[in-house]
Amino acid sequence: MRIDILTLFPGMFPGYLNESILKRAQEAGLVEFHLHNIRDYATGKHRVTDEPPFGGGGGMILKPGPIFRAVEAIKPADEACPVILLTPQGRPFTQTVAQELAQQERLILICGRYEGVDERVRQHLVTDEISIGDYVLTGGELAALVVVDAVTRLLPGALGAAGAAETDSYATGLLEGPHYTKPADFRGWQVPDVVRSGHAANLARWRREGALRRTWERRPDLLETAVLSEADKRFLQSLAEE
Ligand code: 6GU
Repeated sequence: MRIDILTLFPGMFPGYLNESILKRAQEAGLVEFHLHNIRDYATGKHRVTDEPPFGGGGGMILKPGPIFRAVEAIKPADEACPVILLTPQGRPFTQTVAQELAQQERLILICGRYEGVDERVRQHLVTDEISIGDYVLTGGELAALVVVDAVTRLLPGALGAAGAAETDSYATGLLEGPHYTKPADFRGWQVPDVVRSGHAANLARWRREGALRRTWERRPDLLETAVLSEADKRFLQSLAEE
């Protein structure tokens, strides 16, 4: 997959992209990141990228020209890849959206700024608009990194442990339950016996019930769409009766 990121602040990205799993995914040839400074596509001596809104109202608006020229410079006119604007007005980003984007050969991400972009960018250039949540960031850069991270880890081979992405919270429709590692005794607090027993069936049931309990306690809304077995439903019934 190739991901192009258009931003006024390309310097914000390398620190995150070039560590850990995103670094390994690049080294393995699973993904390429290309950063583009929108200012490089601005014209005139001062390479102006934003202007006050027509009609007044405060704040600055990103001009359409530099953004159109940047996209046109990096994408052939006949290539139909998603051109995504990161904006608080976009559709909510979820694991389902990450899975959808992970199917693409190429993504172009445009980092907006909170005051906004000229409406003609929305109307005639972008194919999708995404928000990462109901709060306001100073710009779309962190949102672009969130999207890049969630999408890259879904690419086949990106995660060390095979299948790790399949048991994620949200991929299963449930939150994950408790996990433990060494030591078995930490300051007198013990790892549960079932975890150390090596009894695979008991452990699988314990994990499933841990996920169900955590979801029931913290995100009961997720239980309405999760795929549940009869045993799961009986367990949830027993929680309700506790
Ligand atoms: Cl995509 N951009 C900005 N500026 N703020 C946000 C956001 C995006 N998603 C949530 N808040």
